[in-house]
Amino acid sequence: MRKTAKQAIYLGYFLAAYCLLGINACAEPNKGDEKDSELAQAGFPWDIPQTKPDRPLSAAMERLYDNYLTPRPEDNELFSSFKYTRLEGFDYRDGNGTISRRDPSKIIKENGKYYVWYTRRDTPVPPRGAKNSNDTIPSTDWDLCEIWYATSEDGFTWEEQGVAIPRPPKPTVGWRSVTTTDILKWKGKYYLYYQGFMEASGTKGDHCPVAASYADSPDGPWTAADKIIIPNGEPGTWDQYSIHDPYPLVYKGKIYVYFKAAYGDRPDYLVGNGLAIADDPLGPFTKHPLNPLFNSGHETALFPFKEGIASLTIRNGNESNTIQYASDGVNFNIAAVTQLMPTAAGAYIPDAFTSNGNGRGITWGLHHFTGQGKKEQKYSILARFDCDLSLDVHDPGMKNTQLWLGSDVYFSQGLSAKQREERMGGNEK
Ligand code: AAL
Repeated sequence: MRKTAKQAIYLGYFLAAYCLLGINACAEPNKGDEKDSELAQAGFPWDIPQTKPDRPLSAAMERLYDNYLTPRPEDNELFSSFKYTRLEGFDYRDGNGTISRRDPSKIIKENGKYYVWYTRRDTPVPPRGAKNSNDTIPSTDWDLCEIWYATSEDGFTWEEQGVAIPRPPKPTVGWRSVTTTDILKWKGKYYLYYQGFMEASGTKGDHCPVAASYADSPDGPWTAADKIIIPNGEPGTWDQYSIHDPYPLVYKGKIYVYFKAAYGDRPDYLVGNGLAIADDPLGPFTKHPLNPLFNSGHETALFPFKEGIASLTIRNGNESNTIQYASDGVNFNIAAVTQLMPTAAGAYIPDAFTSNGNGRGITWGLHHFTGQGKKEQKYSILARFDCDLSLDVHDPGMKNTQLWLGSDVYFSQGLSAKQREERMGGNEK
């Protein structure tokens, strides 16, 4: 048979098939299309479905059901607003800037008392920058510091007990400053992890590794492990210079130390949090291959929640002001968006070390306010925050998505003179 005749026959078959299908599509609309059009005409229900409805959804409504525990934040166990209280018991020398307390640890309860550890600076003058610093003049608020601790019967009034970790002699890690500590209780012993500076912060950047000390009692005495516990990363890697905010939890039977590192140096930097895991509190620690685990979050503040880990992701980064959750303790997603979060939070986490796969959450802790005092007398203070991120509490007063902030709060964030000049009538870009 000639080629052209064959082609004509095949073309005829194709055209016939095409028309049959086409007619079918015209005659009997696809059931799916019909349903979509009916639903779309029906409009989204007034009584918001508590579970994802079977209907076409916009990206935002897909996210509402995929990302968040409940459609309304007021019902979301991982949403909370925050309330703040001044603490009693800490003296700040009338705010002259020579004493500062900041970066509190998690809180533990032992011997019927709450315990907290924190960075304490006690210097003859307030910080003067790296160029003007020396053996007694601090470069930053966390330079020339020791780690002290305090106890409390009620979480509101605290009694400063004294130094836990003094600065060790040169060249031991942390000889310049020991700061930003957190506590682990493991097999009846206590471990403090902290940043160990070997130069004034700001000399090259905020550069330090993590060191640790251990004790048989939360009241010490503490013995330094006298080695770097979590080393900086390889040259050129994200954590090559800074391993900050070491934050130990016990999860899946191992010691999970979350930490912060900063890509680049202040002020043009971004922060991210990573994870190092060990079977023994003094290591060796293995950094997680997926590090960095967070794309935002200046200080680390995490807690066991259900079978996973939740995080207060507070400052810096596209996902600041969020509460995040990872059912595996590694892959975090945004679980809630909130505001006025507690900076450098150290929560009271009764199950921080139980590793029972049933984390109950948190309701209070300590945190810090930096930049207190007059221009040349800057220091930080500890304060208390309260929230409802607990599976065992339902406090509607902590589920406020529309905080009323007085106009003075907004006016306190005013235009700079330069901005006002640029925006004066007719000058705006
Ligand atoms: C804090 C923490 C670390 C930094 C500095 C003191 O918020 O991130 O401890 O080094 O700032």
